[in-house]
Amino acid sequence: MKTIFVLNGPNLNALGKREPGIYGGKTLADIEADCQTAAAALGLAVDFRQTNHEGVLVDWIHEAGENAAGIVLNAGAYTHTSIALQDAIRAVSPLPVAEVHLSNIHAREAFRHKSMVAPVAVGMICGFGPLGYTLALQALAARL
Ligand code: CA2
Repeated sequence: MKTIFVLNGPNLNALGKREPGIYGGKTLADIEADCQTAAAALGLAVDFRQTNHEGVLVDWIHEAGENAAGIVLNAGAYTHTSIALQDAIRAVSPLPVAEVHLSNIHAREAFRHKSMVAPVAVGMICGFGPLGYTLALQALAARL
């Protein structure tokens, strides 16, 4: 069975506990459960992780290059700043990366409009809350 790494960046461990108006009321554990359900229906396995550290995300992307068929990536605020993440994704090319954001980053502050991940992702889903993770898994399954 093919495995998809679902990687989450900084502060996403606080989901469901703060700012429900922007990010909704689900916790990251709820989103993981959604991903496990969606992956099972698609015949995929999911390895779901969260870190607050940029270098750990880089390490996990490299690990995915060895052990995964694709990545669903919500890099949190590193999305907007991290050349290291863009380089890591290039380093595992052609491994497909589906970028996800809970919020519509283009409807928010200008500094969130730029994504360092988008140029090296196969696609991006934003603004649909936790459903975005399921949609990204479906998109990767269709591609695989
Ligand atoms: O919309 C998304 O999924 C984001 O990746 C979330 C990041 C934000 O920096 C990106 O611009 C868009 C922030 C995640 C922080 O999550 C929190 C959860 C609860 C309380 C505060 C922050």
